[in-house]
Amino acid sequence: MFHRIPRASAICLTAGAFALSGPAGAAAIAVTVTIENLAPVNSVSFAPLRLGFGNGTFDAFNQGQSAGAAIVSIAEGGSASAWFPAFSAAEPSATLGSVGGALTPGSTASGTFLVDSAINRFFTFGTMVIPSNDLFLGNDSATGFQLLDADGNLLISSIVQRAGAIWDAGSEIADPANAAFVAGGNNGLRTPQNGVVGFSFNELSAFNGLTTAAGYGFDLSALAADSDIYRISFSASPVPEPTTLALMAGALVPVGWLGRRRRADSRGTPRHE
Ligand SMILES: [Ca+2]
Ligand SMILES: [Ca+2]
Repeated sequence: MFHRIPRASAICLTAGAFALSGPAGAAAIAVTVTIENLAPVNSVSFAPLRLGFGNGTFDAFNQGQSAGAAIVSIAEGGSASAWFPAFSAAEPSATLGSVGGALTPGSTASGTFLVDSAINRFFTFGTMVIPSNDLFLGNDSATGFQLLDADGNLLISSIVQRAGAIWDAGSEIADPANAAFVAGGNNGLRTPQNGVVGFSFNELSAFNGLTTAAGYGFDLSALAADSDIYRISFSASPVPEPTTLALMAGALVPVGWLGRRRRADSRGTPRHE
């Protein structure tokens, strides 16, 4: 289920550099995003990571305010069906995507995205915490994570989230019968909570001892507010200019070059929380 991009995708990625390169100053960067579920065994899992590389304009939610449709589509369903369109409307040039499927404790997944560091230096993310009705991880500040500088240098090597960083969207009352990732639950049903977005994972207690959709019994006993639960790691490689590509013999050469650069660039950068 979790895999690195297949070779065919890697070739398309390289070819995509032609589209991004062009205007003077544009810097196409291949950013690989790796997610890890660090939570205690049999505790929280996560829906796919929804992410965007943008200019720092799109702000999906605010602490203390009622959750809008964009963040609700992550918090209640994990799908981001309203989050992606809202992001695109605010920032038509942003690079948007997803990583992984249902990420159970100990699991990892990754994906690679082409980012123009001349305009899209900020990283925005959201993922539903499961099982739940409306819990999620995400950045409140649209400019909280500047990932790249104008030259495409990576400024953040990883983002680590603790259980205390789980948001309750305040939009749906906790009820296993209406929850995602609970065996027998119907996530399409909901009872409005009419609250506001705030840090809280208290609603997880409603699911303790229940069987999850992945088949494990949900166990909260080892999860504390200071437990690391999720890590997003980054590596970046500059994409060759079109003229450079034209001099290379065959599409597979730059793919291999990208792989080596990615490994080389992933060393020695500081941890960021
Ligand atoms: Ca905000
Ligand atoms: Ca809630």
